Amino acid sequence: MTHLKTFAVVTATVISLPAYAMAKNAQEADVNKDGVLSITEVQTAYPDVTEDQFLTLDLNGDGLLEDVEVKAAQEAGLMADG
Ligand SMILES: [Ca+2]
Ligand SMILES: [Ca+2]
Repeated sequence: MTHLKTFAVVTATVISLPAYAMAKNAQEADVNKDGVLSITEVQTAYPDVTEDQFLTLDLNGDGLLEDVEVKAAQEAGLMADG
């Protein structure tokens, strides 16, 4: 049950972050406005991001990039604004 507890903590951390933390360009990349970026949305806005990179950026492995993951990507220089 240890990993379930860890998952709950990670989930709570993600949910507690404000939705507006996602950078402006990343919000524009969110075509369907569900607050997360699919690989299609990422590659449409940032064609240089490969599938391998996307999988690396998807820290919680849910197949979508939420704002914290987008921020990490931008800090790594993969989805730079502007
Ligand atoms: Ca989306
Ligand atoms: Ca994710």
